[in-house]
Amino acid sequence: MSKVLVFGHQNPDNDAVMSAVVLAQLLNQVEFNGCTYEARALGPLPAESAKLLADAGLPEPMLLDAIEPAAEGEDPQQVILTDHNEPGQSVAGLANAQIVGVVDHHRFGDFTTAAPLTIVAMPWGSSCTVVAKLFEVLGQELTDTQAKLLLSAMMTDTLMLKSPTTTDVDRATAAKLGEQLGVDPVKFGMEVFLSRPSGSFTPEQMVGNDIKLFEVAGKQLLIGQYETVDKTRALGMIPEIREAMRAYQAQKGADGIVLCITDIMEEGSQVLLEGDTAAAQKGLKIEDVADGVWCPGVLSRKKQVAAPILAAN
Ligand SMILES: [Mn+2]
Repeated sequence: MSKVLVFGHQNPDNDAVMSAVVLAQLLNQVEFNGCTYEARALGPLPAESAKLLADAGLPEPMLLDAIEPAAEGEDPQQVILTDHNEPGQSVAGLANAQIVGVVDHHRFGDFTTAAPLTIVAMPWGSSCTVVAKLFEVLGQELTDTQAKLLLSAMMTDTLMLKSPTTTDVDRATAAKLGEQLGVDPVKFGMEVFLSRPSGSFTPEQMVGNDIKLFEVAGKQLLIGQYETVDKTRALGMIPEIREAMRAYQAQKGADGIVLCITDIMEEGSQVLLEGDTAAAQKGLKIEDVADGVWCPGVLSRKKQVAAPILAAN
């Protein structure tokens, strides 16, 4: 029986982790295609994911560094990507793998495969919303643990359903899972969010914690997001954060880097730019100001930061 690895993007967030963990459980439950499925993570787990899994008595997914080329006569490693599809955001050596499935809620960019595959992509607020729908499609009931893990990621990914990426499907699914668990989804999500040790984030963590690489107009642009309930502390360390941005950009060999310090209470983001960010300035209609630019209402990197930058260039 072949083993399929299921994993989310690099610098995993709670949605990347939970979509992989719960999707692997679902596919094992229904013995999908007669394979076995194992969740992996492409980096250290965010604090809230580690806590949720520990509370549920589940092991953390093992780290996956790279996919090696198949030995002669062997088939390539089969993989399912969750919460991403772009090779630049995926595992090193992805080209050595056979992608048999994608479960995602992002744009498709630079994505090709050698063989037919199963793709389930919906423009919903989280990949975990899509996974919840797959339980329905495959005729499976969610256990309370599965409901809790999925709901946690739906809430962190949509910033408590406030992000403009939130759809009616997310609201309805969150209400349904909340009902099963006997919790108010937003209150539950806030508890999950506050289990992050945000008060102790270093500038390096603020930059590298949740960052994705995009190719824009032939340039490599990193776009990071640091979510907090109080941006004051981060705004007091702008020079250190900028230094960490330059270091991260140099380490990744990117041309430019954008960091959104997103305050979920004040519902907006302070946007800092380093390096060659002409494309970002054009897309966001902002300039590279020392203290960054406050962008009210900007909560979604995907919809309000990456998409306008990609569209304008
Ligand atoms: Mn997501």
